[in-house]
Amino acid sequence: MLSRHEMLPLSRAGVDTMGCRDSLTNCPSLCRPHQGVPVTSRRLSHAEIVASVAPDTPDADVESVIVDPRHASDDVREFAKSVALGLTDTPPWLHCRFLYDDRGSKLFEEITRQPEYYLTRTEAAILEQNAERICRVTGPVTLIELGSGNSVKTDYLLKAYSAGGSSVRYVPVDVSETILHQAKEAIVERHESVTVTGIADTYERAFPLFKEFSPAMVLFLGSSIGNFDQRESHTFWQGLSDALSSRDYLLLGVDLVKEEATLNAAYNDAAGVTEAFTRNLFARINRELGASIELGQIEHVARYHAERQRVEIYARFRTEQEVYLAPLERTIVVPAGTMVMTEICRKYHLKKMAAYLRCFDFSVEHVFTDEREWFGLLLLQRR
Ligand code: AVJ
Repeated sequence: MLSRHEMLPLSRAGVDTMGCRDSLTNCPSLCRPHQGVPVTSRRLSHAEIVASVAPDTPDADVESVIVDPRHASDDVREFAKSVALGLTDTPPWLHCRFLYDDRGSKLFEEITRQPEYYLTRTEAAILEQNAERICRVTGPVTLIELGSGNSVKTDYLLKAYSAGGSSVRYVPVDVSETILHQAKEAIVERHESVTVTGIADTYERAFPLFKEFSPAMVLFLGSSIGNFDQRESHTFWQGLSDALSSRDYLLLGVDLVKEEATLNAAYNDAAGVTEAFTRNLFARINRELGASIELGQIEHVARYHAERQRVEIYARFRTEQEVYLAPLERTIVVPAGTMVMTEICRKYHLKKMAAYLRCFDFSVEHVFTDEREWFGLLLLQRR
């Protein structure tokens, strides 16, 4: 049987590449990645995932697991296709999701420690002060976190929800599997009664599982929502609204509109970590797609545009670069001076955001903020 600190690759419904069709509880040890099966080669059905996460599962040994439904080769092709599409588009862009490979996730963590990057520490302080109150409002819930990263801020919530030894299920969803494993290790060590079920995938692909976790509270922190443009945001909220059950909760962190100088500094730290973060996207294209972009020729450009209420981040090509994409056997020429958009980071007004979310059947239960009103934490309930 599976022990508490085990990691197990699961997957979405359908394809079964290993011919291992037994339910998780009957699954032989060949399914365990550390016993020789690569994490991405084993797919379990939806029912198996449910069996592993349902609170009343007969096998009480099945506890902390990492779910990875992806196929490594699909991922690389998907990445190459997205890069080709973005670089040939007018104006050119790259999808910000690809910023978060293992190295990118590490660099982002380093960004959060920079003095200019106030977002993470401001949000953490709000969470620290209000975690118990949030817990009293929602009562016991499964905590599902989108884009969990290293889950450090979540610690305040885990502490509040597991107070007095209450058992809590924590479901982090993140595209970086490495970071999920690290977070899981740290959490199971710190919190006896917390069970971790990590899902290494995109948010949308994890949505269909959420009904199984109800009553739940989805955590979407760090103003990650700011990365979506209007269309993506609309699709995301509709999808999440559909995925949740009535009376489930949502805890949303949003960065608020403020003085331009403060915003510009946050995305242009003096130590150059944000620049390294932007550059890593091109290093990743080199590493994974076989390109040889000269990284020294990539300049990080980030500025707040008040009229659009967002920081826009670009990679400016100082010289022309030929970008060879091995999976597609294709070369894309990027002229000198090209500005490739890599991220938008939208900033919000609390009242407008609350009104927007009401359109997706979320009601605002509480709004928490800091003294300077730099960051907002909204506690919402699915109606
Ligand atoms: C992780 C999306 C919230 O927008 O502030 C930080 C990403 N990019 N510095 C943000 C980021 C450059 C960050 N989010």
